[in-house]
Amino acid sequence: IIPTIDLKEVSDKILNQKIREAGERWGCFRVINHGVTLSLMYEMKKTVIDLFERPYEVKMRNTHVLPESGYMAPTVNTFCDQLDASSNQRETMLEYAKAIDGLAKDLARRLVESYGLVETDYFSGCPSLFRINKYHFKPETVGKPGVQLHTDTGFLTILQDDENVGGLEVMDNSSGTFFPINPLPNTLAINLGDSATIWSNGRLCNVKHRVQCKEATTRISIASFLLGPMDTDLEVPSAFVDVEHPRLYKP
Ligand code: AKG
Repeated sequence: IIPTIDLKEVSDKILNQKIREAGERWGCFRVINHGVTLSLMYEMKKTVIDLFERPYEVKMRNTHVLPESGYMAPTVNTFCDQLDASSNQRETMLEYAKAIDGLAKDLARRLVESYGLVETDYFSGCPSLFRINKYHFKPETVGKPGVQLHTDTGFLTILQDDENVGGLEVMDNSSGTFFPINPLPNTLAINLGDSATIWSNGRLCNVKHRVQCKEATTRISIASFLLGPMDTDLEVPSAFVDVEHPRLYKP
């Protein structure tokens, strides 16, 4: 149901328009021809699976900064040091981080451009962060939530969801109905977060989503969050505020 957008679409104008429409209607879409190679996605997933196998004490070296959000470290290199990643794994993670960050910023710029704004680098200096998720689904957890319904706080999330195991569901804002985001190998799922809704004065949808356990198996996902600006406030472009669209959020 959610749109699949081909990023190799020849016309920038049409592509940007499609991204904007999907962002306003769903806050969620899949992308194909996204430029992150299949081999890099595969190597990244292999690396993540291996790092999850590290002993508990090793994983605990990684600072737990945000409550309930798993392990988090300041940089990919620090994370790799803490988890005793091999040099190949480090290389994979750095390459993946760079590719995903580039894609996230490209999508953010396209969204900005789609509104005809002159200034297009709102998000070019924003940090990205990873979250790697491993779901230990068991027969007794089938039908139960793996991740509760939530929105992401950043501007945009790039999700490499499990290519075999489903469970991700997004809520259609207008009806409250849930739609499954079924696995589709070699694609990435994009979710817009709270910062996108705030920045666009309510035009873009911060998609509510959750993960349900569908089958008793392991599910792995890699979420990369492009956050809003860190050292300045998120400024709502004046083009988004007029009599028909009063300011929804306090600066
Ligand atoms: C998150 O990490 O915020 C997610 O929503 C994960 C989604 C997934 O595992 O597919």
